[in-house]
Amino acid sequence: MIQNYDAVIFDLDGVLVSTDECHYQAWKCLADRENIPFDRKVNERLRGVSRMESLEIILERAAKQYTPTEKVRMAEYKNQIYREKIEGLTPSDLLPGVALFLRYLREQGKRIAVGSSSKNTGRILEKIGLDKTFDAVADGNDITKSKPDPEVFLVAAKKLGLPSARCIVVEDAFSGIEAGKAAGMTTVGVGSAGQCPSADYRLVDLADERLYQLF
Ligand code: B16
Ligand code: MG
Repeated sequence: MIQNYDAVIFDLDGVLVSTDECHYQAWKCLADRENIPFDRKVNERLRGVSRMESLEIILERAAKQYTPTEKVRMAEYKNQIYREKIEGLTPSDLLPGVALFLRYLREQGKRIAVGSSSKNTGRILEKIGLDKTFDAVADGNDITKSKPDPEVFLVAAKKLGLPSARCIVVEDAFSGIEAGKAAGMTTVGVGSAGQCPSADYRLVDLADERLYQLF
C-alpha cells in the first residue's frame, strides 16, 4: 500500500455531510410541480453533477420542452428550496468518522481541502462548523466543467500548492472517482462509490480504519 500522501481532498456532499437528502427533496418539489417522474434511482445519477446538468437529467423524463429561461428559473426554484433545507444543518450532521479523521490528518501535519461541485459549499461548511478547517476550498464557483472532469480537484491541488500525485481524493460519486483519476490522484470511494470498481480503495465511510493506513 502506497503511504505518505501530503493531502486529502474531500468531496462535500455524501463524504463530509449528507446534503444528498436535501438535494433529493428539493428536486422532488420541482419535479412534482412540473409533473415529471423523479425517484431515488434517478437521484443517484445527480451525485457530484452540477445543478444545471442535474436539471437536464431530470428533464429527460419531462413531457414538454423548456426554454433556456424556464430552465434557469427551475434551477433557481430548486436552489431556493435547497438553501432553506441546508439552513437546518448543524455540526451533528457530519458523517461518521469525519471529525476524527480530520483531527488525525491535522496531527500528522497533512493538508486538507474540499473539492465540491456545489456553489453552496461556503454556507454548508459554515453550518456544519468546518468553515475554518480547510487549507483550501475549490467548489462550483471555481469551475466551468463539473465532475467527471478533473477541474475541481486540479483547482484544489493548485490552491494547496501540491502536485496531483501527492493528493488523495475521497468521493461518494462514481463521477467524482473518475474526476479524481483524471486529475492523476489516488481515489477512495465511500458511500455509493464504496462499490465503484475503478476506485483505488473502497470503504463504507470515513470511520473505516483502513483509511488511516494511507498516512
Ligand atoms: P449546488 P458534491 C454536488 O456536491 C452534489 O452531489 C450534486 O447533487 C449537486 O447537484 C452539485 O453538488 C451542485 O450543487 O446546486 O449546491 O451548486 O458531491 O460535489 O460535493
Ligand atoms: Mg458527493
